[in-house]
Amino acid sequence: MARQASISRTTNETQIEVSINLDCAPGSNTKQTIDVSTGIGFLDHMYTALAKHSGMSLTLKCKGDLWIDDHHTADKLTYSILQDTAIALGTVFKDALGEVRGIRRYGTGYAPLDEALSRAVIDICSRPYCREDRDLSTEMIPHIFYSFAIASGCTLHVDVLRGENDHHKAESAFKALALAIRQAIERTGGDDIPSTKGVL
Ligand SMILES: [Mn+2]
Repeated sequence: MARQASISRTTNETQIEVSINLDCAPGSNTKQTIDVSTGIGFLDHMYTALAKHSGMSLTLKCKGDLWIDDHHTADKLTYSILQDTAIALGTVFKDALGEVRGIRRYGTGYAPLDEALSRAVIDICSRPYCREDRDLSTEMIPHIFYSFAIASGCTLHVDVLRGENDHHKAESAFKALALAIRQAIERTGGDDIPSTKGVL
């Protein structure tokens, strides 16, 4: 059964539509399609990399309401888009997974990009927690990981192990997360709940 979900999320600041299908890795029956448009080019680039390397199809559309009031600056709008898209993505990811059963649960990813190297470790466990590296290019990026972790109910650790260029550091972190997710959501072929507690 396909693991897919959609969500529309409207706040006073953003209107977001997200659809994902977790089973679109190369070699699967479903062609992978990625269409991301948040209004922030760099963010589109990061989400596209995340989807591509985690093997999911992703459609993510976001419109921000800059007109909503005079005090709503471009900076605040950017922040809202970062946070709201990450929450929407985490929510739809959790919905698509459904009951945590028959998957690997834990995933680890290392991704280099030239001189930068990042590591991400994920535990799909319904215990939201995020420990992220403060050395990431801007404080915006850790906030995306945090929002995703809380909304998806995952424990997430993301560290940039080395790097100079901010773009490379951020992109390697997103790619590391993608590889971790891909491993963690992989089906085992069984129907087991991967927990000694018997529930996740
Ligand atoms: Mn790039």
